[in-house]
Amino acid sequence: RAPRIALVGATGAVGETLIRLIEDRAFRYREIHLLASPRSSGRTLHVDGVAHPVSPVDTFDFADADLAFFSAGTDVSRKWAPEAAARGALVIDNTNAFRMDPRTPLVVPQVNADLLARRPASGIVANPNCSTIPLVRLLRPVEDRWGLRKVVVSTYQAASGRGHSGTAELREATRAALADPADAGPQAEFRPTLAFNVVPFIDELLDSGFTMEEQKMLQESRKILDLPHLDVTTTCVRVPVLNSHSEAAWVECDDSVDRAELVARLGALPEVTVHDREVPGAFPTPRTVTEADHVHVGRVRVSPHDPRGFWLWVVADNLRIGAALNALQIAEELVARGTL
Ligand code: 2RA
Repeated sequence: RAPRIALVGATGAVGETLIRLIEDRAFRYREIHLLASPRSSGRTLHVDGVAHPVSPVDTFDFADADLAFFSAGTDVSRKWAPEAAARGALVIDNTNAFRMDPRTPLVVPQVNADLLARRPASGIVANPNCSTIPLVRLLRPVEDRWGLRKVVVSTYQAASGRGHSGTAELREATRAALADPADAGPQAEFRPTLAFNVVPFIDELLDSGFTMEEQKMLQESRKILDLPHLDVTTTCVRVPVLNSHSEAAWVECDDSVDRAELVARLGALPEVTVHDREVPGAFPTPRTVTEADHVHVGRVRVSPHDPRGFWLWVVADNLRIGAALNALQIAEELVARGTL
């Protein structure tokens, strides 16, 4: 029987994207319950043409759901996801709350879907961070063929990583700066202002000097790829782009890499588009990619000095690939494997 779904965070950017994907991919459900924090509930949203009220999460009985998606922030997940799992729902959590919990699998279906063959001990499957997902999808075949030694990444992350309030603030700050270059505009989400700026700071600062976003990319890549000693080091940067994160990745391998083989292997991955098949040196950008459900790769450069190292330029829709689509593909796998 098709599952009964609870969707916590239905009014947020990821929640709304998930609703569109449920419709577009014809994900089957018996009931759908739209939930949000008390502050964001009270609205009505449509799913498959049917109007549903958005109810407060704290009044919902999760015994009425077989599958619960959470994307309402880490605090909401910490408070309600274990309760949902205890009441019998299988949780797919899009926050940082349980990603490193050993009882919780951290899943990118194109990489480690085998972990979905049974219900996890915690009752929760964690969805990785938006910058980690496209990266590990590309690193898996590289590890298998050439062996990974080290990965150095700079990210160029869009305002939508902070949800609707992030994109609204970028628009407003841009308008303010166009009217008066000295006006920084609102700075609730991004400080200093993101308008006509780049900001090398995402999430909180850790004692190590790295940010939490940078630490997530290291720890999550190790867990998903099952390479606990992999060296992944990152500088995460917010850029004035509305949607889609980009990454410049320098990858060092054990063995020499043949560029043509690398392009062929990456291009053969499911839902990956390599942009230099016809035009070597071609590149994707957040504004120009057309297939939102693909990871886009370009600027593939093997080092002429040491062919064990190469560069990739990567663009992926952070709300879809990096969040809602990955979560829904986890759900599709759980259904296909009979775990749900
Ligand atoms: C960001 N990584 O881009 C976050 C969203 N998960 O801010």
